[in-house]
Amino acid sequence: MLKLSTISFGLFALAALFITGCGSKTSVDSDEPNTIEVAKEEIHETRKAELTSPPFVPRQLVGKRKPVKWIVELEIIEKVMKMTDGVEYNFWTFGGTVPGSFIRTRLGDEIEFHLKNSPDNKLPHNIDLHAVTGSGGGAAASFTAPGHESVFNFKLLNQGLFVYHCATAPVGMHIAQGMYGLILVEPKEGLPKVDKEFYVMQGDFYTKGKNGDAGLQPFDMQKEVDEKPDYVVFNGSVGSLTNDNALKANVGETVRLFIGNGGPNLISSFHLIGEIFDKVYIEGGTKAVNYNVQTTLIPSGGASVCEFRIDVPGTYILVDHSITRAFNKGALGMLKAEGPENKAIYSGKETDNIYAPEGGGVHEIPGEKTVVNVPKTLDEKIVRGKQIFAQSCIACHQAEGQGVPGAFPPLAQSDYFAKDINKIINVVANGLSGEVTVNGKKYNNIMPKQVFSDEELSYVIMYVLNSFGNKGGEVKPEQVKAARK
Ligand code: HEC
Ligand SMILES: [Cu+2]
Repeated sequence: MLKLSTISFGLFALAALFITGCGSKTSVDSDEPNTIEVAKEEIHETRKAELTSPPFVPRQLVGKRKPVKWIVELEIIEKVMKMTDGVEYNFWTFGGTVPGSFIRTRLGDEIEFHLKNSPDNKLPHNIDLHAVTGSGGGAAASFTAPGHESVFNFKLLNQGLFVYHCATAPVGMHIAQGMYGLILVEPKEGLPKVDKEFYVMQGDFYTKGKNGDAGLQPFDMQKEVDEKPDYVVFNGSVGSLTNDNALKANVGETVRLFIGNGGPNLISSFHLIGEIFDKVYIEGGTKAVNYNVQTTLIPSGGASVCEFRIDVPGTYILVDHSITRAFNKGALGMLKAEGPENKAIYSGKETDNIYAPEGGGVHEIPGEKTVVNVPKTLDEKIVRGKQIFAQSCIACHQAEGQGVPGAFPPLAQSDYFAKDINKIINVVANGLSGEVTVNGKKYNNIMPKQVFSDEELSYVIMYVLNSFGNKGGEVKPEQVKAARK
């Protein structure tokens, strides 16, 4: 205890040094608003701030306007919520959600911040807003015991998208329980108009049990210190942005994502599969804007604003492109876009032919018997199926079909298709998403549609049916064809 408080005092002293060192703002870039001018702007209006839960963003007083004084009332609530199906976690929240409530302001606004610590909570907390110019970003001024309320004031001298978080010792623990959120400081004239805005924040979580271990999982300090999270998620839980919870937009609309990273430790390689960000405000600042970006880096305790136009319909997948975090630890979301197809931009799959080059078509795998291109017997088809399995399925379902707990269901002795061969044909032909139960365990993930011909898919299905202790069986290409939607 003594050691921790000494460290946190040291941090404050260090922060204070920085603030006196570079916070005096005597010279500013001429393109950027002069903060001294901003500080002088008179405020004639006081309003209660509308705060929103993720993935939504407040829409009040958007666009060009005069500065106002906001009354922000934010309550800290400690509560048990879902991490993933069957797994719960004791989250500490700003406003009842992870990330915490979104705060929307403009350069030159003033905030009268009321931080309330619910009487039902067990611990003291505070808030460090990266948008604040002042000691600890408000941390010392806002230190609040359960059943108390702290009030402090600040003026927004810098525009951009900023993280806020709890900074009570042990800081890493408070953040890893979910204590972070975003505050937006728009330019005087407001941000350019877009059709849809969303609020998404990544975070890493450290639990006593492994990923998928059921029950209420306590926080694990050692794993946090080792930076080995069991969960990496968007908006506080696995599946918070998938299927029915997906973000929604329409073809032709422009979308702005306010993306933050609460950490506490990992840096996010944020990517949206199937889209290119037309515009990125790097690190949530205003001057360095990059165009045509595939993946943007979001530091722990940092943010980014990503904008794009939706040109074709489909399900776009949000990921941390450190990809096992997406497919094995939860950092995966969806944006579903509806509207007319545009074949000139994206055709979808047009044809699927057998590829059999002249004189070629002999594939050899060391230790396997040689197979000619068009297999005839069941054995040949199974060997060809094994090649396809190694090419495609193995990455998720693993070499022995054992799957990955919590992420990819087993194909070995799977009760999912044991009684009904049509079920495996259907999944392999069309992909699968949403909740499924396999051998008593729940999965809620996405199996992508497989791009192979009907013949090839029938081979791989036969390989699965005749391997891994499964019961055997035969499938005709026509059955695959009939199952395709
Ligand atoms: C990118 C990862 C991925 C790949 C590649 C993949 N699957 Fe899947 N598969 C999944 C996921 C995830 C599920 C569960 C989907 C859900 O939760 O709704 C699944 C479910 C299944 C199921 C039903 C559940 C079960 O375990 O019996 C079958 C059968 C299946 N996959 C077979 C295959 C075959 C055969 C291939 C290769 C042709 C393949 N998958 C490729 C991820 C994948
Ligand atoms: Cu806290």
